[in-house]
Amino acid sequence: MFRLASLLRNNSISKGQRWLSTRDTSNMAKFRESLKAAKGVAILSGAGISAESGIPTFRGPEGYWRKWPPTLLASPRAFRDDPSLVWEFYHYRRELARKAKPNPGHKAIAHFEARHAKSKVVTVITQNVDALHTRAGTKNIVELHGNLFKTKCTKCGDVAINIDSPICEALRDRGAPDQDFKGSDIPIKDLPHCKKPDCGGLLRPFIVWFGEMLELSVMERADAAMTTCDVVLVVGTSSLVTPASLFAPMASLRGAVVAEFNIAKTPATPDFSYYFEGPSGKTLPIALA
Ligand code: BJW
Ligand code: ZN
Repeated sequence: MFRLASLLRNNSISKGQRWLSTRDTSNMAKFRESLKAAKGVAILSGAGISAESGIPTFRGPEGYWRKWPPTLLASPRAFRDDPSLVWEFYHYRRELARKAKPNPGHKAIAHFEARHAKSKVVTVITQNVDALHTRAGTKNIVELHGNLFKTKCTKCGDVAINIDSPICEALRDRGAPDQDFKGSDIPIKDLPHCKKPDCGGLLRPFIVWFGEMLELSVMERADAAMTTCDVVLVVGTSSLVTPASLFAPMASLRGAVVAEFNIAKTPATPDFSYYFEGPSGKTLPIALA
């Protein structure tokens, strides 16, 4: 308890701002008791956890790329209509994620998993595609919506890791996010293509777009963690996109302790046991210390 008190003191007034109110402080102590007793811990993360690493979230004006909301470009239809534009968008996102660094929120989760490797099953279920949890050291991870550094062949279905920068010559120095920037109209033949012998199909980002099903094996792993854990942390997600938005409310219904970490309340907040307001890079290190 003394360690928590000192952590709270050090973190509650940082750069002149309080991260936890007095009520939050007492809730945090209770939440940490549940966490201590838990055998299974699931951590569901969304774009908000990477905001402090400089990666924009999806909803809201800062999420726009050129004149489009990212959710419009993240669709099979957009890729069919304009693969060059969609590849420019993902090239930009790959380069941004590559330069970004895991922040104290990602690191607190990775340290927690490592510290409790023998006593708890900790599963990180992320909607993010930026690979920052893995780069922070998280081992047991379920990537619900794919990964920016993987591609899928539209012809043979091959999924491959691809960390090339740029992913192809035609995308070098492309993808500028400025409003007034025109698309580069890169011919399809110059976009990334499959290197499998006898294939050569057009590659797409290995990302789950709107209207696409999540992979069955991924859903099974997420389901296993969510239905067996005692405690859930819901971090930096607007809880608007299904099926991920259903996981934590369902865990809460079966009796798991669920705590939300967000800078703003979400439609799911009333379903949960705790709400800790503030940037997750500040609140998670307190919760998981
Ligand atoms: C902080 C913070 C800080 C900020 N600290 N917090 C009608 C037509 C077609 C489909 C549907 C439809 N109606 C429903 C659907 C289903 C659809 C869906 O849910 N749509 C909703 C929008 C209504 N879902 C799907 O299509 C999924 N597939 C599916 O359900 O298959 C079956 C099916 C098929 C067809 C019809 C119906 C069912 C697939 C979903 C794939 C999601 N893909 C994306 C883009 C790809 C990734 C990419 O390119 O990067 O994934 S969308 C986008 O949203 C991205 C995210 O992973 C996902 C969730 O967003 P997230 O992470 O919550 O981010 P934000 O920006 O929304 O919120 C950030 C939060 O952080 C906020 O709360 C901030 O306050 C907070 N925050 N800074 C803590 N420092
Ligand atoms: Zn192929």
